[in-house]
Amino acid sequence: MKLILAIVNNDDSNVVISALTNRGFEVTRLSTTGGFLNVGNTTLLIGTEENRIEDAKEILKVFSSTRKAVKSSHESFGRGLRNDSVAEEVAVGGATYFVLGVDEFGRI
Ligand code: 2BA
Repeated sequence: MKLILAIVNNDDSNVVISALTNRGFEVTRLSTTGGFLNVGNTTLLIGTEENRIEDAKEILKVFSSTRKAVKSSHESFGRGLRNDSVAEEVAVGGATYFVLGVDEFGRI
C-alpha cells in the first residue's frame, strides 16, 4: 500500500478528482496554500496499491496544466503595491507529487 500526496491547482482539482475516482481510486481533497505564492491549491491524498501508482501519475499528468503565476515582492505584502515592488513570474504545476509507504491501512 502506498499513499500519494499530490498538489494540484484549484482550477484543475475537480477534473483530476473525477478522473481518479472514475478509474477506481479513492481520494481525499484538502484545501492547502502554497508557501511561496501564498495562494490556495489542492492537496489530494490517494491511498492505492503499488501497482497502480503509474496509472495515478498518468491521470495527474493528463489533467493538471502548467500555468504561469506572478509573485509580487515580500516587501509589498500588507502594504499594497508600491512602485518599487518587483513582480516575479513563475511556472506552476501541473502536479507536484510524493509517494509514501504505508505501514498499515484499515477502517475500524
Ligand atoms: P507554492 O509554494 O506557492 O509555489 C508555487 C510555484 O512557485 C512553484 O510551482 C514553483 O514554480 C515556484 N517556487 C516555489 N518555491 C520557489 C522558490 N523558493 N524559488 C523560486 N520559485 C519557487 P510548483 O513547483 O508547481 O509547486 C506548486 C505547489 O506545490 C507549491 O506552491 C507548493 O504548495 C507545492 N510544492 C511544490 N514543491 C513542494 C515541496 N518540495 N514540498 C512541499 N510542497 C511543495
